[in-house]
Amino acid sequence: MRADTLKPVLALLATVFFFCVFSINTNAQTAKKGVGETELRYEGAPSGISPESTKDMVDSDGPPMSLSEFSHSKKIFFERCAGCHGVLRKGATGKPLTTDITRERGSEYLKVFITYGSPAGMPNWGSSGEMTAEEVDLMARYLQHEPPLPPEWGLEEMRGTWQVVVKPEDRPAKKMNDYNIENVFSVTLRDSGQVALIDGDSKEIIGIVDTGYAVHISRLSASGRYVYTIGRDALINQIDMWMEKPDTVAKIKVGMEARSVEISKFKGFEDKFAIAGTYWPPQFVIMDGDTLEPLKIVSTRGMTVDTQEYHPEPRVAAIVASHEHPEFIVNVKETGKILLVNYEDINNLQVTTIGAARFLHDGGWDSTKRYFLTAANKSDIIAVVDAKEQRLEKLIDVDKIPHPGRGANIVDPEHGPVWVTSALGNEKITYIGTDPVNNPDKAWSVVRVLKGQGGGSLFVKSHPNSKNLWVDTPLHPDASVSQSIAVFNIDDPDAGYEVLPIAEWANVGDGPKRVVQPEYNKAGDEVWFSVWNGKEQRSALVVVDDKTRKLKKVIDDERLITPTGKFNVYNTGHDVY
Ligand code: DHE
Repeated sequence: MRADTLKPVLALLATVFFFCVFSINTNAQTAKKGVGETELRYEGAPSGISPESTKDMVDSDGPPMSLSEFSHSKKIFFERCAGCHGVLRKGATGKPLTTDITRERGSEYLKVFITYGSPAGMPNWGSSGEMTAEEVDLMARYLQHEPPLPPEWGLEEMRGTWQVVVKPEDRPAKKMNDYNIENVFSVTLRDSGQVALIDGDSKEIIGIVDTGYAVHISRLSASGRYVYTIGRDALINQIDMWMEKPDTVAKIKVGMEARSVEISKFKGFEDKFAIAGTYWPPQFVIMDGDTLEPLKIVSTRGMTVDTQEYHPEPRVAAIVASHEHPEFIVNVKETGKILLVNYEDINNLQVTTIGAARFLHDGGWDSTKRYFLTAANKSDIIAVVDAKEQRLEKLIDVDKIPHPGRGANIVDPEHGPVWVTSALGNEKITYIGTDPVNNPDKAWSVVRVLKGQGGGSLFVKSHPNSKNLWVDTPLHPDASVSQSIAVFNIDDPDAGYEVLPIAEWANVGDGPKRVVQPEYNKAGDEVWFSVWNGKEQRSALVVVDDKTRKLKKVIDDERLITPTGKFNVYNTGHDVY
């Protein structure tokens, strides 16, 4: 065979070889983690960063590409790939795609990979028809150029977006409405860029407030007066619940992509400061709690906890306000560090850095509110921080991608007080002992593991007045599981669980109807669930009587578009879960 005929054949063989090797590697990882598809469903959402804002990096070391080709690929990357591979392509859930790797692999290899995907969860973008052959070719070339850099977002940019809609002196001096504010729920309407404020007593919608894109969470001021929401696009809204019709009194965009906001709770500092963490740029900002004026921005770029190498994009995940010191506790995901940020004197800012484990995500307090338990999800670890002593208490091994939300605090009949998490990667519901005083041998150890309906779980919930532990499974591939909820009797955990067909009760017609995030009312005698459907489909909230486990009410209103998180004012402000 002539050399020029042999060349393409060899290239193809090399491609197939690389693909097989890579698949075997990732297969092994899938076998270890076993969650590729579920994770993709969870992390593969479009980035909040607008591709137009990024700086193009077409260079001579990558394959030829026009600027318009580059900009088209960039849009595809931010919409479909950044959530898993990271904005700078340093790798997160997905593999790193830095140019040292992609150039070595080359265009043919990358095209095969993008077309057919991998068993570890990389979608088959080409063969599924979601990308055309031209787009696959574009992406293969694009990945061999340096990643386009989104802009930084400093004080000037923040101040440029900061608006005090109603000045503190023009706000009501007392509550101007008859709502029982402590039992109001702030409900994320994910795809409409709004939250619904719902009266927990009457179940009526008080109002719909325009917010950032795909609000991620609502958090409450210590006084319970203000609701703070943060959009995926890093827009914060401060909503005054004392107004006749609660509405936004201040807003600010603190970056380009974000998930967390929190308000100071330590005695003497209630409502004084707000903090928000961003995915991009990797930083957090401390703001005035009354007006959202940005005061101090701190970068999270730095060294990883284990290999101690520089990470350029360590995203800020969960933030909680300490009850033990004037501090915010900040999870930095990719470096695996937990920062205790003291807000007493922000000019001489003191930050205690706790080395935990990589991929810190969400977490919550134990029932005494002294210990913060948080998932380093891709490390399969729960880290425990002693907020009083300001140090790491323990790293606890758990199984396959713990995902607690804020977790659930219950009293186990055999092991005493425990904090509970479920998991994305399997059906395990893990109890961790939290009482070092009366049960020291059980504290910070896994004391019980229950079997739930399956993996794809995101949130567990209970309440001090309840005997039930609720476990959702919205990302489970089987619709009968993702559309229902499992409930355990706390006093008899070995009896197994009852399944309630929440989506069926909602009666909203077709669609994925994922049942997500149980949330209690203030009294702890009702549990609310979101039936999260597609944007064009009907969604609903389902309220269940906690004692009888029977349907109490379906809140079905055309304004409830894609409800996900729900935050009861009292429970959220007081960390009751
Ligand atoms: Fe969340 C909490 C990040 C996908 C609903 N989510 C959090 C927190 C973080 C986070 C860091 C903790 C905030 C805190 O406590 O300060 N979530 C992310 C992601 O990075 C991820 C994986 C992908 C993404 O692109 O956003 C992601 N999250 C989702 C969803 O797909 C969910 C189910 C629907 C949605 O609205 O986007 C979702 N996340 C939630 C909810 C909470 C949350 C409801 C708060 C739970 C609570 O009870 O506190």
